[in-house]
Formats: sequence, structure tokens, C-alpha cells
Amino acid sequence: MSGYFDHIDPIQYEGPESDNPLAFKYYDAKKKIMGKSIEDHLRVAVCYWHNFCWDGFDIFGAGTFDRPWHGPLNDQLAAEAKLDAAFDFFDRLGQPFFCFHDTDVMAAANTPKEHVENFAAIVDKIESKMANSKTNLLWGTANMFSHPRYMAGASTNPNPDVVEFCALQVKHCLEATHRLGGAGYVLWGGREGYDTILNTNVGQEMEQLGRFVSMVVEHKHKIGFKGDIWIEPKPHEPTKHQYDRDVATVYGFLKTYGLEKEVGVNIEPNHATLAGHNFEHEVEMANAFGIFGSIDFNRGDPQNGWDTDQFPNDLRENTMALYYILKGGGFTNGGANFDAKVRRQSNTAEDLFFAHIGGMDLLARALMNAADLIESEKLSEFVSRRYSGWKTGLAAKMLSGQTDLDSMASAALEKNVSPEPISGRQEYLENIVTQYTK
Ligand code: XUL
Ligand code: CO
Repeated sequence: MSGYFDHIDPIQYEGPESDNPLAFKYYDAKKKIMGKSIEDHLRVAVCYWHNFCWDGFDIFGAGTFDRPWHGPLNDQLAAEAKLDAAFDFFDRLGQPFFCFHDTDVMAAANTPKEHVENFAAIVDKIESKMANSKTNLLWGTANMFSHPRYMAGASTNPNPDVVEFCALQVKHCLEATHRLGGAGYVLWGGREGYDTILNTNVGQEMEQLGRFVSMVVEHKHKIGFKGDIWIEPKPHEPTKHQYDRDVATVYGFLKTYGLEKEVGVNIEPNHATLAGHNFEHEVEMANAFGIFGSIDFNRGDPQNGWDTDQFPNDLRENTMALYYILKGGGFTNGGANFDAKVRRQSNTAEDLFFAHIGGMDLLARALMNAADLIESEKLSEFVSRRYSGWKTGLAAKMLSGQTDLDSMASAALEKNVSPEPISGRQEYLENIVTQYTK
């Protein structure tokens, strides 16, 4: 046990009047919203990588965090010390889930054999930790972007030997996720893209990616994993062009390889921003395609164009996102993973708690706002009235494929009037959102 968090008592709900920075003001885990507790709606997860692996380094300077479990070696002992610290943090914060990459949790490995052995050794330890903790696994994932072998891609690498290494990592990580009772498994294609077209065969790489994801799905069924598989879209960073650009691109990819019923998406707001979309657009696209899965909550910085992975703090933006999440039926296997990190100057144990308490309070408020908006039916009534013309007549026939261009054209001629423009009422609707953002 590191003792690093010993001075911090388990975080309690104290209500909006509390001045205690180490208490929840809105995240009242058991409070019922639309018939379900806040905890069950949000399914909050703490991520392993930003909190327990990163030591605060940036490209200009060394680590600033000085966590006792960060030593010179990343061996089994170090991995176990990190695991102790992580579960100590989870137990004090009291969130229901965590997420990890294989390489976050295990001792460093170079060869395939070492990888399998080191990963298996820590999965045993994670299993015993989980047996004595209330924290469950939301999802696991294989890190196929940090090691230099993945410089030119993971499953889209020109070198098939690299793809075999990917198969090894994903097989073992998927099996461990299954064994640890994970609700999902994520594939983020950080290196699945390219830096210059001059050395790249895009068609070949897409075929590799399509077949690789299909093999992952086949393996999921082979081992009886009942959780979901989610691709996490991102347009660029680290590569210039990433194949999983946004939700719509991922859907096109899934359709092409017949995977749209098997694989969903893990949406990250700042990845949406980088793709030129807003958060709720990506959620609603996923709802429309039937592939909504999970969220990596965070935010970017409006003044710079990279993936700053900051904790969310914009109530209106998250009210909108939660509205569309609830409208689509809410999370099933997915949840609210904070793929977010404290700033490098926030270098104490308290800062890790402030960040997560703030994020959880924000999401609880956004959830309550979104539920009020849903229950008021103000937005949904407006939208359904706007499209009500499609329920009957020739319009309904068009949607069911029972009419053609000739009949539609004749109908227009018969009426012989140019349709009057109808207000879209954007400002009126925005005012409703303002009224419910509280
Ligand atoms: C990178 C990112 C990843 C994935 C998991 O931008 O979001 O941490 O969530 O590999
Ligand atoms: Co992410």
C-alpha cells in the first residue's frame, strides 16, 4: 500500500450547500432520476493511464507528479504497487468502474512471450483486488500505439509480423477483460492511419483493418464474451489521417465489413471537436445508426487544436450530450469513462480527487437537467411536430419505397403551390436549453 491517499477520507455526498472541496455536491449516487439511480445512469469509470501511469511529463519537461509507485523500473513489483494505489484511489472515490490498457497495468515486456507472462501475472492480481473492492471493469483495451513497433500502424502496419503482435495483444486483453467481467472492449486506432500518402496503400490498409476487427469479433464469440466491442473514433493525432475519423466514418467502415450489428462506438468529446463536430452531434449520429456504446468524457481547449484531455466542466455542453444519450435510451453496457488528466501543475493527491469529483458532479447535474428536458418534452414535441408530415400519404409511401419520382413530381404539379418556408425556431429552442441548464 503506497499510503499516498491515506490523508483523504472516502468521498461523501454532502449536497450543493457544502463548502467541502472533497465532497460531492450533486453526485448523489443512489438518487433516482427517471426511475434509475445516478450511479446506474452514468456508470462512471476512472481510467488507469492518465491517473496512475502518466508522471506529468510533457515534450518540454520531465514528470512533475512524484507518485511513490513510479520507480525507475516498470517490473512486476512496480506494477503491483501501481495496482495497490489505483484500487486505494477507487475505493476512496467510490465510482463503480475503471478502465485500462494492457500495458498500463503490466510490467514492461519486449518479446511476445514476456508480454503474455507479464500480463497474465498482473491479471491474477487485478482479479484478487476486484474480489475485495466494489469497483468493476467497464472496459479493457490493448495499447497498440506506444511501442516503437507500432510506428507505422497496428493492424494496418505494412509488416504482417507487427499485425501478429497485435493479434497476440488483443487476444490476451480481450480474454482478460472477459475474465474480469468487463462490460466492453475498446479498439482505439491511434496508429491506424497514415502520415504521408507517398508511402501508403490505403486500400490495402483498410482491408487489413476490416479483417482484423472481424477477427476480434469472431474471437469474442469464440470465448463467449457477452460484452460489447467499441471503436473509438478520432480524426488525427497521432497520425495525420486516421481511418476511424468520426462516428459516420466508422459506421461506413462497419457496413463495408458487415460489422454494424457487432461493433459500436466509444465517443470522446474532444475527438469530436477535433473532427469539426460537436459532442451531441456524434452521440446523435451513433443513435441514428444504432451503434451508440460508451463515452470517454473530457474536453479540449477552445484555443488550441490538440487533444488536451481535460476534465469536463461545461454544463451546457454536457446537458446537451446527456439529453441525446438519454433520448437514445442511455447507457447499457457503456458508461462515463473520464479519459481526462489533471494539468501537470496539479501535482498532488488532492488534485486527482478534485478532478474526478468535479467531473462526477458536473455529469450528475447534466443528467438531472437532461432528464428534466426529456420529461418536459419541449424539444421532442417540437421535433416530432416538425416531421409529422412524414407519417401519412405520399410522404409515408416514399419512405416505405412505395412511390417513385414520377408520382412525387405529379403530386407537386397537382398542388401547384410553392411550399411556404417554416421557421426552424433555433433561438426559441436554444432558450429552452438555457432555461434547463441549471
Ligand atoms: C487517445 C484516447 C485513448 C483511448 C484508449 O486519444 O482517447 O486513451 O481512449 O486507447
Ligand atoms: Co479515449
